[in-house]
Amino acid sequence: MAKPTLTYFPVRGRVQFPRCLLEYLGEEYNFNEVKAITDDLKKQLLFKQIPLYQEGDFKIVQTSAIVDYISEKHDFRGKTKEERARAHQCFAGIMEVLENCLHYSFKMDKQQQEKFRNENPIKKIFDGLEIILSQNKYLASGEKETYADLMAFVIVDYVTNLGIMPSGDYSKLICLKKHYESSPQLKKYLESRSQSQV
Ligand SMILES: N[C@@H](CCC(=O)N[C@@H](CS)C(=O)NCC(=O)O)C(=O)O
Repeated sequence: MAKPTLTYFPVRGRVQFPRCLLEYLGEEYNFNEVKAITDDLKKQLLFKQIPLYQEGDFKIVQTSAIVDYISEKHDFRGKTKEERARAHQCFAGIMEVLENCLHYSFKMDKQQQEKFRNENPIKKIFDGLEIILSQNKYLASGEKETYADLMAFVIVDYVTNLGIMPSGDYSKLICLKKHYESSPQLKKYLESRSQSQV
């Protein structure tokens, strides 16, 4: 099977989700770092947007579809249809937080950022994730971890890095973050990844 290639800008942004997944699952891949979406690249993009995932002739865009595909390939989506639905529910919430983070970093001036930090729309999603983890070991509530747990790590790490962690008791989410950041599968990637805040 062809080694996959991920194409994205030299920042963490959206690509950190499929990248962490590939790293954690030990699947080798190429990272095609681009500075801009050129006309040539655009021709390969269904919605003219990156990240792009390629595996031979197979190409997909949309971060959530890429994460879904990689998780499916590695049987990391949950055992039952209920677990898969719960994992998807958490991941959809996590993607909402990602949109908040990107908006905060790229679209807001200082005043808007301050308002964002005060109102912190991330809180409602993190509160929900924390509640699940205080009642279950894993976010999909099954016996094994799924991509939802790993994706939760990525978003908690990102939010922390941006300095916009909401106030509250997130001891379970902090514990999950510590667990993944010390995992041998992610260690090399976390040390070598873009040091950019975004
Ligand atoms: N929902 C898409 C959004 C992708 C997206 O907006 N990508 C940005 C880079 S982070 C992009 O390609 N922007 C160029 C454009 O929209 O013209 C995803 O999650 O992959």
